[in-house]
Amino acid sequence: MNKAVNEAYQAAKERYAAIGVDTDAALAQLQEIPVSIHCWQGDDVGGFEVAEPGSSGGGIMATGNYPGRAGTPEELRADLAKALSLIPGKHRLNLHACYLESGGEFVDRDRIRPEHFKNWVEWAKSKGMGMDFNPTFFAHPKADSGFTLSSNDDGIRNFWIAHGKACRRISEYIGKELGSPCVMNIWIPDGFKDIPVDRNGARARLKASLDEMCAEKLDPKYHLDAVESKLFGLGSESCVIGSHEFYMGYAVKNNLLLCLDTGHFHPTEAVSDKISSVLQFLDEILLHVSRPVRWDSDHVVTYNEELLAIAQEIIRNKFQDRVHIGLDFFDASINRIAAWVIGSRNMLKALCAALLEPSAKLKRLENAGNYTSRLAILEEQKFFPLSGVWDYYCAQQGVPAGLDWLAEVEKYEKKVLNRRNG
Ligand code: RNT
Ligand code: ZN
Repeated sequence: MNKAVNEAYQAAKERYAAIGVDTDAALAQLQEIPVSIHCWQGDDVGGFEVAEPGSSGGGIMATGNYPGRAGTPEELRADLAKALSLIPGKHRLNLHACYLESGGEFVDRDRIRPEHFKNWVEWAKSKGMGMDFNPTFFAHPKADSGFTLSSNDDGIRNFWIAHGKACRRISEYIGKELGSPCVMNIWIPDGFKDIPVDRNGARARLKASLDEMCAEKLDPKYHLDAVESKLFGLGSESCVIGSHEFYMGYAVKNNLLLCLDTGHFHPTEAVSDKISSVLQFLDEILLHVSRPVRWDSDHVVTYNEELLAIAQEIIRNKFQDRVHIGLDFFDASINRIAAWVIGSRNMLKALCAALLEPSAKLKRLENAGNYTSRLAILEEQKFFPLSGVWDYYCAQQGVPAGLDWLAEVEKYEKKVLNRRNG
């Protein structure tokens, strides 16, 4: 271990000990929290389907044209491996169904099978990682109408139900292979651009589709269903069928996971405040940690107040086993590997900061009505030497401390990314 890093840690350790925090214990806990890293930051939500469906994005869009985008599964895995080598701890891979490998053959989404994901599973195994999964209900000609599971066209609706069923079997296969439950998150783009007259009809169809899609009981040891709501989207500005109330109700009634995406609410709403509300009624939830800039813009996660508040809610309430942390952003205007590294490290830094809080003491003060001391400690703590602990953690985990990771990314960009076409 680098001498300066170690010395800074010892100094930080003393500072935290003075407010009753054991930094070694905090780091031991941090090491146990996996973050599910989304494959789609690596190629702008492109995927590897043969015969590009040639349709619109379907409600989401990556912007930017930074060079070096991964164009093959091998490239994407190499890029992910590079990013993982710069992120401390053991994490998970979050894969979308459109990242299948079908050996050059066109396989439509209703016919995908576990074997199409074998390479990903073997790769995850080799890295000792768990995996999560997502059906892809967008970027497909059968999603061009703007409706999938809530479509009033039975052919289209049944196609997407079949896709969902196929994905649940793939998710179960992944969970079995990796010995860790695979969280399968259902997000659909369905909604109306302009004011509808029959919202209810679409929502009733969505409910019926989900019931049919999820009818087969799968072992929660291998597979967990999650549902993700949204407030509005591109092309669904006036009404989103899978709204918050819709999925909150659906998840509670069917005991599924609710997925809270930090970009899917009104700008003044905070997901951090929702966690302890929904967990009164649900066993587990999934987070899609993103950064909305004025709207659901999916910017790279920065170390901001809301990120810290989310981490604090998880740690203060010991919700580590009930909250699955996933990332969901895609920025094509900067180096994509750096985007992964920055966003993931920020999530972990926030968890690290939350673990370094004297939360039992703060709760005691609050319960006793001593809001003065609560505020004083919370504010002083903001200037505590978090970086001394974080750098030490990085070194301990064998990844670069401080900004040292950036030079690694720049080297990789020159050697690998800049040699790619397109
Ligand atoms: C879209 C949702 C969804 C997607 C991913 C790619 O608004 O946030 O989670 O970003 O499935
Ligand atoms: Zn999301």
